[in-house]
Amino acid sequence: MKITRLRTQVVHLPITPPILTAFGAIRSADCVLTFLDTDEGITGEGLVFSINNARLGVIHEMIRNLEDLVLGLDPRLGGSLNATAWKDLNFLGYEGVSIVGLAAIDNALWDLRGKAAGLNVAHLIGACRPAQKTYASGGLWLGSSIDDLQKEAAGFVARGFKAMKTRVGPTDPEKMVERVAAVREAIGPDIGLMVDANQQMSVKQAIRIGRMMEELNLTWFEEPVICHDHEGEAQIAAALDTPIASGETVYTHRGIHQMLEARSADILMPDLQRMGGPTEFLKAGHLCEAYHIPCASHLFPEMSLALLASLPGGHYLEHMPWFESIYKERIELDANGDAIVSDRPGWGFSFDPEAIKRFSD
Ligand code: SMN
Ligand code: MG
Repeated sequence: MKITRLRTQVVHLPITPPILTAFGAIRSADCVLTFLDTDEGITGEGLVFSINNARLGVIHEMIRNLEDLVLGLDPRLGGSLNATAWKDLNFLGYEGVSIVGLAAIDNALWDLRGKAAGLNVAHLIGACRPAQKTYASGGLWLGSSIDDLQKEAAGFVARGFKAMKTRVGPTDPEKMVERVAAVREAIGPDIGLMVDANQQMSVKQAIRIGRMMEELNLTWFEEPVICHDHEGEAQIAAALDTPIASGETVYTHRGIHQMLEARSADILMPDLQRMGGPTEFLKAGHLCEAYHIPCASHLFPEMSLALLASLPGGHYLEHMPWFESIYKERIELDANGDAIVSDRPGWGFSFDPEAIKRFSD
């Protein structure tokens, strides 16, 4: 089997109403869908995205520009892509748009490998479990009143979720903690609760607020400080009993390795797009295991599910509904609230041609 063509399609997925995070409003998730066609009629699919359509054209062009790296490639030799790409991207660098471009292609390539083998990617690798712990992440934003937060949280529990994430951001510490406490009150002690600060605190603020939240028994406190400050993250992780989670903003397994070396977090959560695709994501996951650190995922639940389920130290899948409307299938939860690994080949989630038409330019 040989790859004969790389195709792309831009889709704009509205987020309504817009959501408020500590780093601003989010109105849309704009994606470049990437397709790798083969001479045997099988097509691999993957996506990368940008928030609010920012610089999507650059990402799109980067992906198209990398087509020559995969033309003629036998998907069974898909493992060779990274070595080729590493040489090719040396001049541009191993962060930012070059890695996002690689991710788009590697995402589609793994789907293709699974489809060619007739196996879900999790089963192609060798899954560690039939379903993966997951948390609801598409809600509990900064714009919600306390009343709305409590209603939304109860709604997630009613849908079967056993964990959820809320955001904190720029108010005084007492108000911040009051909002998190209100969510805890609404869901009771047995549901997992994560808090994401989206990098907006100082080390001192994070330790102070983290101490105020200790009694809320959080599953984790995410990205308290600016993503480059691994030393600061390590200080916070050492000062608090609550686990610190971080890692969504670094690139490739090397970024994750630096964080592990710096002991910057108790839980790492690589982002499939910033890793550069599944090949690098899996390396990051195995590195985490070597350092006895659980590996969660950031965004991209329809693809990350198979990867986390194949990692011995696979931790929580972030269930973010932003991309749902472009897929034919939905992630399903079992009775424990875990995301079920699909038996369908490839990612097990395929793009819906009708939805593509609806959300295209
Ligand atoms: C997040 C990431 C990207 C956009 C919005 C929110 C957040 C998360 O950091 O972890 O979901
Ligand atoms: Mg986050």
